[in-house]
Amino acid sequence: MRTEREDYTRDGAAILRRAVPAAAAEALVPTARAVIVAALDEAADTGFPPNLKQIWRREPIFERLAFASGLARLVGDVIGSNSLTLLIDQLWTKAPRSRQRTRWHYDEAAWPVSGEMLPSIWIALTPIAAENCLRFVAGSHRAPATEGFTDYDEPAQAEGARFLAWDMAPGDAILFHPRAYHGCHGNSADERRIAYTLRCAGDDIRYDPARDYIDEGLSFTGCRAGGPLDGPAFPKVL
Ligand SMILES: O=C(O)CCC(=O)C(=O)O
Repeated sequence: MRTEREDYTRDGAAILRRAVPAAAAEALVPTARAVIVAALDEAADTGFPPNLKQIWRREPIFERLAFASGLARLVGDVIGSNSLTLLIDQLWTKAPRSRQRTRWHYDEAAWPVSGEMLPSIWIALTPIAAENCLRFVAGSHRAPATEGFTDYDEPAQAEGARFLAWDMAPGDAILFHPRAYHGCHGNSADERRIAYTLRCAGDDIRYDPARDYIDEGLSFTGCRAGGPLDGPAFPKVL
């Protein structure tokens, strides 16, 4: 635990081996696949990318992972928070041999909040080789927020950056800071890559409606400026 806490504090991202038992992670895959297939069908109809958020609200096996698996306690311990509120979850998938990259970004830009304790935990549901893993720029969480996102695939930006990525087994997870830059290549594997992210707000997070943010469809109705995220949209997981 001490190592994970040190890694998270220093680098803004830490690998948590077996955060979820492998069998429990693998048990999520059939439901994840069904959700993905349905979303891809729907996306083909509408012309929009698939919406793979708020899975826990419709799939009990994901709800149990968020609320009753010990994962929230683990996240709270690493970041040093006594409470955690679930902000949003998200399934991520890349088709076999996909060249679709995930552009470099950090997540805080999507939320009107202040505070540091809003980590995401990205959980491998399938085996993921380091070359297909979410990559991080070590220490980027300590840099001031930027206007627009830096593209670390540009050689000039990559110079001097230390990149982090890991070979992951199902159930391994990466815990990362809301300002940690992350991105991903495509998927060179012959199998579909599936990962699941939970994003949780800890003790120091406050609603800050004055902040500019990228709207990803979350409703902050009922939250009080300067107060914690609470209300039915934001259930407690710890
Ligand atoms: O899995 C991916 O490709 C992207 C994941 C991501 O950006 C996130 O969980 O914040």
